[in-house]
Amino acid sequence: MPKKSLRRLNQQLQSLKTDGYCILADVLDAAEVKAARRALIYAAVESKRRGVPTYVQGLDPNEENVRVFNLLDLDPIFRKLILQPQAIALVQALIGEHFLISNFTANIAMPGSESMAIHADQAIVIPEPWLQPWAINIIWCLDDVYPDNGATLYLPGSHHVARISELPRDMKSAMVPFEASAGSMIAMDGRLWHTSGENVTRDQERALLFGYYTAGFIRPQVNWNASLSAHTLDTLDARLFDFLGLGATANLRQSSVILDSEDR
Ligand SMILES: O=C(O)CCC(=O)C(=O)O
Repeated sequence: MPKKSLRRLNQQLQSLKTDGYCILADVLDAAEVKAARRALIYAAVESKRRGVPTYVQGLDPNEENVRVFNLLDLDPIFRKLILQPQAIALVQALIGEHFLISNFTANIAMPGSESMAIHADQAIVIPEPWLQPWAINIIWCLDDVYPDNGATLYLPGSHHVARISELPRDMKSAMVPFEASAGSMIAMDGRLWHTSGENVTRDQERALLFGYYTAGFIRPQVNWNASLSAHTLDTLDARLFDFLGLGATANLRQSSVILDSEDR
């Protein structure tokens, strides 16, 4: 990696460690944002056609949050985005070289959408105590994101919370929004507690993609063998195949922790 990129990556990693997140502006140009957004709208329609609802009761308070699951199966643009080099560099820098792609979904907060339950993504896949970053979200902003259109709200410093009992009582009032322009990438430590904001605009949508990556020993949220179509599986890029844990030796890569008999 060129020195300049390495220096930048180290600064981003530092922010992730200190603040629990970092924001990279202009990672996607306007044409890329437009193409990804168009693909997302088609993906929502196709997902519904396949019988997967875009509203899940219990996940969001109302139907104005449009959820699109299984993005990797719905358009090649998402298979490219999940491998975006700056995203992968940050994932590996925070949670280690051997990670798995756990999920890739979208949440379009339409006008009138309300906040979902406050959560931390690492807490969903692994029990407490959460002592290390073993999960990271890469959030792709396909619209400008600001408080009124439902910017994601996060609880500052909560990536240092190791147990549920350490969480403050009234979390919502202490939460602050991520603000970012379309084309930005927000990297968020999986331990940071957050929720979707409320979209109180009359007509401004807020489309975000959530690429979720976890340490290689954590079972992915999605069973990719079951969720990807035969066509997608047959045509997967070799690296993506590996990062999805689809290889026969999916969980044998943590070799650094295997001791030689001489080490004992
Ligand atoms: O849409 C958002 O702002 C947050 C979504 C989220 O945290 C989730 O889907 O787990």
